[in-house]
Amino acid sequence: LERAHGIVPALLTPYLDDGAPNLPELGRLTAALLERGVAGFYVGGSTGDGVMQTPQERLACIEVVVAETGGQVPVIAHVGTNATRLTLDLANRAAAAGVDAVSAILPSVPLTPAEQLDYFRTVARGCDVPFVAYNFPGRTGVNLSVEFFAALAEEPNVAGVKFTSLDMFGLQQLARIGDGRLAIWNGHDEVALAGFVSGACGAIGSTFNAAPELFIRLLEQFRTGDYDAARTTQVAVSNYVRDLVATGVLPTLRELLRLQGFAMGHSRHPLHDLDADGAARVRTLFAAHPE
Ligand code: NAY
Repeated sequence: LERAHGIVPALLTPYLDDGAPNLPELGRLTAALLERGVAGFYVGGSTGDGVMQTPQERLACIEVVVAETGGQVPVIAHVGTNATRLTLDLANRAAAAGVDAVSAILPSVPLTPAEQLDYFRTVARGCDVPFVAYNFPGRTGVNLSVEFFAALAEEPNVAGVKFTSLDMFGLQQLARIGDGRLAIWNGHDEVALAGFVSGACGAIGSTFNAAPELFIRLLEQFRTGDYDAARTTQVAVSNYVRDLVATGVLPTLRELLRLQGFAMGHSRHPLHDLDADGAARVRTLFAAHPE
């Protein structure tokens, strides 16, 4: 999984007119991003609509990405559901399909800290591939503590954390648990450089689907100690994410990928596409964009 220490797109899912995942197009998107130099793929996350898909659809998307990458870079499958048993079932199917790791967000039901820890532990113990815990307080409403992750790190099969939070102090502390025992992927793309400085091994994010080079360059500049250049690139990153957020990250990325030649289809309901004004605004805004 160390090969995934780098820039890892959380893939969007293209859809056909009838609403089913467009698997060949997902394969094309995967191949194109591979060509553009990404270090791995995160399939079925919030960005990929995982929790809005049936288990069969989720598995079909995972299989396509595994087949398309052919082992060139690791594939991490998000298999989180609202029930341990369902998550474990999907985790084991994903492992059988050849993923390098599985990942899960907390269930969207109120849980005590003991239940949260038990959930992650049970999933990690119950599957044969490494487990990456998905920490996304903005979505779950749960701020998992450093002590929580220190306890989770005692589980041998827990490889790391996808850290989707702006709390860089928290990221620093997680990265230092057990002398770097956990790999931490930064999850809010707008603070990528701060994440790297704080100890992240890379980043998993939605916005890399449309502009992977920008973030690959940023990480390279950070790794080689070219901090002035990295700061300049981070300004471009901030502006890019600001413009995506202005019209909504996911529908805007879908539109940008359309402009890059991918048949993205419509957003999966209840998500909406951009309206005509929004799409026109995206075309104008990003026409001038270097990426
Ligand atoms: C996933 O698909 O699970 C993710 O990687 C989510 C990461 C994204 N977070 C959200 C809230 O969508 O890429 C980020 C995010 O879109 C970006 O930082 C802009 O806020």
